[in-house]
Amino acid sequence: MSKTAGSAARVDVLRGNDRSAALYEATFRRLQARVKALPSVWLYDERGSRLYERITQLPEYYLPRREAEILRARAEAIARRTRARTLIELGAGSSNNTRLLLEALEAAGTLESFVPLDVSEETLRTTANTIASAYPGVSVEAIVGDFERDLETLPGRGARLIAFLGSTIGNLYPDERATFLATLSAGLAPDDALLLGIDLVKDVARLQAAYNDRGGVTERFVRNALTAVNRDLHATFDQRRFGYEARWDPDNEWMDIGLRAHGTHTVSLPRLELEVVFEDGEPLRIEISSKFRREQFELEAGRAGLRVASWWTDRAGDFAVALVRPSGKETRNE
Ligand code: AVJ
Repeated sequence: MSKTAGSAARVDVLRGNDRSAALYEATFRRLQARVKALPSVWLYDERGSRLYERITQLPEYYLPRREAEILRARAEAIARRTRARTLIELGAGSSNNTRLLLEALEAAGTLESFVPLDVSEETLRTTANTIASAYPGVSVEAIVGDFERDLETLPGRGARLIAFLGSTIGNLYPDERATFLATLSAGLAPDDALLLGIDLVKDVARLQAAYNDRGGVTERFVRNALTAVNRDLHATFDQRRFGYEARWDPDNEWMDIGLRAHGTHTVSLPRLELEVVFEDGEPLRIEISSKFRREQFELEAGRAGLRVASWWTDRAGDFAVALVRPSGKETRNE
């Protein structure tokens, strides 16, 4: 299905029904796992995407500013080295930091098209139209889709640069991350490249603060997943029976973000024909946010048939941007 928006941007909606069926099925499965969880996609409806934009402005939430610092310093080198004609962005959201790449690629004179992909259709339409009017020379072809399911069919003429910013890769579980990298890798031509934003392991107090802001914006963002499930699945999650909790898990090196039941109670999800019993104090995970170390990431990339061509950090060493290539295929001088 293809719809043309008012401006120059095109927006394609990929397999909308399949996507909700898969989400409902994953919801059904994860609510019955040993550690109960909801797929984090529930966070990114229209309201959730807006709340996430507010998170990116919080003083405690250092990630986007660190990433911007790196991109400002390196975007020109990235443009020179990739000579990308197509910039694809997975989980684009508002594409804020991506503008630094668009700027540099346009200045280098190679960029023809920008392909933002996101699950949130409204956010994506706004982003696509904003970018299309800011860069009249670039054709914007947005895709409403899921970055875990729609990787095989990524469009665009080479050389392509596929950006996955904001450390969104940290929301995937290790096995999902391995599949994600392998699937991307399999679809890359020798002159394509990936650009990944990667949050790094650091002082625990700063990590905890980033997900426990004083204004409670992150809590509202996380609770919105329950609101979304109640709306779409006619579920009976009661916000008052859950408390917000985001804590560092030192064994897995991820932030474990979610809710904890206050009092034993049952939640119904009639559309899934499911009743879920929560014990007092039982956690309901909404998302994980993994933090990385360079060596470990390079190892994982290697297993997926990728090599880290460059690894740049901000001055404080909080965050990294990695330029990643298909391995074993030599490219121009780097
Ligand atoms: C969108 C994945 C980058 O994990 O830091 C922010 C989501 N959750 N605050 C992250 C999020 C709570 C965010 N990413």
